[in-house]
Amino acid sequence: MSKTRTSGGGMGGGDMGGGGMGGGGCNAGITGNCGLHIDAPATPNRVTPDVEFFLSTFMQGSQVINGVEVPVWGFNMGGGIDGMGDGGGGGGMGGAMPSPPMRVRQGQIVHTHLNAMAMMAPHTVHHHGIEPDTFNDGVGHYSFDVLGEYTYQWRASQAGTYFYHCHVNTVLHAEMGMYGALIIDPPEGPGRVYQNGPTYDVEAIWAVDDIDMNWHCLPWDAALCGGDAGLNNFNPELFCINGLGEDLTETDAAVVVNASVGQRVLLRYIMAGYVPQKVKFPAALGPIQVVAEDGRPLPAVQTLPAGSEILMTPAERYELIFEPQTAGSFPVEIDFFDYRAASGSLRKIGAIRSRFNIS
Ligand SMILES: [Cu+2]
Repeated sequence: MSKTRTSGGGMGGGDMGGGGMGGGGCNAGITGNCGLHIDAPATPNRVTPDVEFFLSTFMQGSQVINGVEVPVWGFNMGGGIDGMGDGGGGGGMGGAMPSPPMRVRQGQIVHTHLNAMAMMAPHTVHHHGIEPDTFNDGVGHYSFDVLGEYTYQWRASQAGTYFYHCHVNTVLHAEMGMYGALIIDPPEGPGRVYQNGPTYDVEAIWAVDDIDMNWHCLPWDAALCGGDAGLNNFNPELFCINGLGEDLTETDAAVVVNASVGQRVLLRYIMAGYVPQKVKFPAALGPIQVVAEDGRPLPAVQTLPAGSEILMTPAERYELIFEPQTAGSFPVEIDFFDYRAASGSLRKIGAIRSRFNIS
């Protein structure tokens, strides 16, 4: 594998920093790329894919979350057949977090085309929980960071709930919003969680995140060249589900679950935050069937009593099935805790709610 190690200005040479191009005046240009391996090679052993996604990076987005304007970065998803990925959202400028979902079917060969040109800052796409070869894993430490274009080739080998995210200065880029849901349906298609597995009638996908505004005006390479950018100090004051703040999560159809008595409801929960989350499900929803975790079926479905709480840690995914027998509007409360508290002494720092409306 050819690897190009650059330091200092790197490809694209020159200082694109300075901010001032919108997005809350945040500086997102190249100021250094210590330790990165910047490259944009051809995809080895490239074959014709079954499905393709065209992602382009943006670094000057802005999103109002619960009344607060938050600078965000992410991936826009576009069409296009030239591999450039039109961006769909204005190439490099605006966009929303989280990034658009990818959905494929087990057995498919997938091409994820990345166009990382915005602000001349390198990024990658890591399909978390997927196991491609090193070249296509999107982990720069083991392969390369993309400035330009690269096509990730991977196979969807196991149905389940995953997510994708950038793996450059990961803790910062993921915090900024460079992630999206990745769902692999079984060969039968949507309606089953995995091959020959449990069925569902209604599906909800929640990516639950926490935001520390102090991180959101950092440059893309904060602390990559050393120094202390405060990335060991995370104090979120905003919380969101699918990018929506608490002013919307109990009413917006992108989050609220609407189902009828007797239907089987699948909740795909993606823990997209950094501090522990405890999810409190109301007893009225009935027993909770845990059918899969982290993109893998459990050996046997585990049933938790009605009213159970589940403690989530970063990057976990849970597939939960409910069969509510009672009509009504039931709140689901997610509490957030300081990550520094000693085990067993969780200190609550915030909360967000959504609802299951059962008719
Ligand atoms: Cu990135």
